[in-house]
Amino acid sequence: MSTLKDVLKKKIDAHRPRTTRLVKEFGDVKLGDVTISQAIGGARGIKCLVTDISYLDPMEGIRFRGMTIPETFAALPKVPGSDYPYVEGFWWLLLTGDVPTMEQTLEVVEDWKSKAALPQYVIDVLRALPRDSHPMVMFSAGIVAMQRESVFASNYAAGKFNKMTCWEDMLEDANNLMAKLGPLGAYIYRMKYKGDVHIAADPNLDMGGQFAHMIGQSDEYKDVARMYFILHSDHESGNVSAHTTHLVASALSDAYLSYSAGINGLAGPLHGLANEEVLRWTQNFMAKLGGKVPTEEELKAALWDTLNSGQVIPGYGHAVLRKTDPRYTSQREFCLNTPGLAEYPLFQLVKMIFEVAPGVLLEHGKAKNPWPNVDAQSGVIQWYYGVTQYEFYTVLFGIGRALGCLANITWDRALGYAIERPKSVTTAMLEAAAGIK
Ligand code: HAX
Repeated sequence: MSTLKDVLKKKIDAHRPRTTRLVKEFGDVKLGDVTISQAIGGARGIKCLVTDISYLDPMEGIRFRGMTIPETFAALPKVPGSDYPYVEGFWWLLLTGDVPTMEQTLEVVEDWKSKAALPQYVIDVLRALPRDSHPMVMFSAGIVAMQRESVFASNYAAGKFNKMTCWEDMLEDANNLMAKLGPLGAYIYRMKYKGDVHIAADPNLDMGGQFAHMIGQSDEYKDVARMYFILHSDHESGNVSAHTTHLVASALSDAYLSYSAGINGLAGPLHGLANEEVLRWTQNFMAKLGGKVPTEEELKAALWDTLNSGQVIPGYGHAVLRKTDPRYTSQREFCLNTPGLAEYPLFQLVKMIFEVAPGVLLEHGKAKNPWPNVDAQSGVIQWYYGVTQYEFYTVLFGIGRALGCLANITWDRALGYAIERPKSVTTAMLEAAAGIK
C-alpha cells in the first residue's frame, strides 16, 4: 500500500517539469497584464501596491519620504550629545512626510515613555515558552499576546467602527506597540542570554538609548541602536514583512495581529534571518582557517563551496536592488569611522567578502544582483559590541521594521484600502495560455 507521502511524491515529481517548462519556455506569455513568470515567480515587479512612506529605486536604493539615508540622518533632530537622530522623530517623518521640530519629536518621546511598560501577562507568556525557543518566536508571541490592548479591536467589537476615523485607533495601537517593542526585545534578550536578570528603564532615555540601556549595553551602543532601527525601518511595501503586515491588516485585523504576522515573515532565512546567516557563515569560515586572515583564493573557494552545495551566499542579492544597498554602505561607514571597529578582524573579513563575492556571483551567473544587502554588514557591528547571540539579530531588525510597517497600515486605514485578494489560476490554465497541448 502506498502512503500519502509516496503518492504525493509521485504527483510532485510529475508536476515539477510542467512548472519548470512554463517558466523557462513560456515565462513571457501574458495572462492579462502579468506574465507567466511573474505569476509563478513571487509576483516580481508587478506594480500593485501603493505607499508614500518610502520608495526603493533599484539603482539608488531606499528613500524615506523622498529623502536618502544620509539626508534623513542629517535632517532629523539629534539626541543631545549624539550624532544620530531620535527614532521618535523618524516615526513622525514616516507618518507625516514632514521633518519634525525638536518639540514635536519630544512629544513622541514622552508619549512612548508613558506607554513603554510591558503588561505582566506578556511577561508570563514569554516565560511559559521553552527557553530554547527562537527569540523571533518569543517576539512574535509577545506581540500577538498584547492584542487584548487593541483600541481598534475593542472599538470594532463595540460596534464603533467608522471607516473615516478608524485610522485614529490604528495610530493609537501603533504608538502603543512602538513604545513596547524595545522593552519586549530587551526582556527576551535578558531572559534568554543574561541569566534572566533584568534592567529597569531609565526615565531620561529616548527609545534607542533605552533599548541599549535595557539590554545592558554601553553608551556607544545607544547610537548603534538608533542607527539600526532607522536603517531597518522600511523598504517600500512589497518585501515579505511589510507586505504580510499590510495583507493581514487589509482584513481589518488590528496592529498586533498584523505585525506579529509580519514578524513571522521577517524570521525567514531569505529575509530578516539572513543577518544571522551572514555571521554564522563568516565565523564558520574564520574557524576553519584557525583565525588566520584568508587569501583571496581561499575566500573564493569557500564562496564557491557554498554555491556548489546549492546554498545562497547570505547577505548578497536582492529582489529589487541592482546595486550595493545604501543601508549596507551606511553601516560600513559607521564601521570605518569607529576606531576599534575599523580594524576589527571580523570587519576586515566582511570588507574582503565585499571585494570578492560580487565577482563570484557574477561568474555563477544566477543572481540578478551580485551586490551586498543590509544584512551583509549588520551582524559584525552587533558582534563587536558584544551582542554575540546571532539568533537575536532578527529581533533587532523586527523592532526597527515596525516603524515602516505600522506607519503603512495607519495610512492603509486612513485611505480605506481594500481587503487584498489577488486571483489564482491553475497550472492547466497557464498551459492553455501558453498553447501547450
Ligand atoms: N547566492 C546564491 N544564489 C543567489 C543569491 C545569492 N546570494 N541571490 C540570488 N540567487 C539565485 C536565486 O536563488 C535564484 O536561483 P534559482 O533560479 O535557482 O531559484 C536566482 O539567483 C535568481 O534570483 P534573483 O532574481 O536574483 O533573486 P530573488 O529576487 O529570487 O531573491 C533574495 C532575492 C534576496 C531572496 C536572494 O538574492 C537571496 O536568497 N539572497 C541571499 C539571502 C539574503 O541575503 N537575504 C536578505 C535579503 C535582504 C532582506 O530582505 N533582508 O531582510
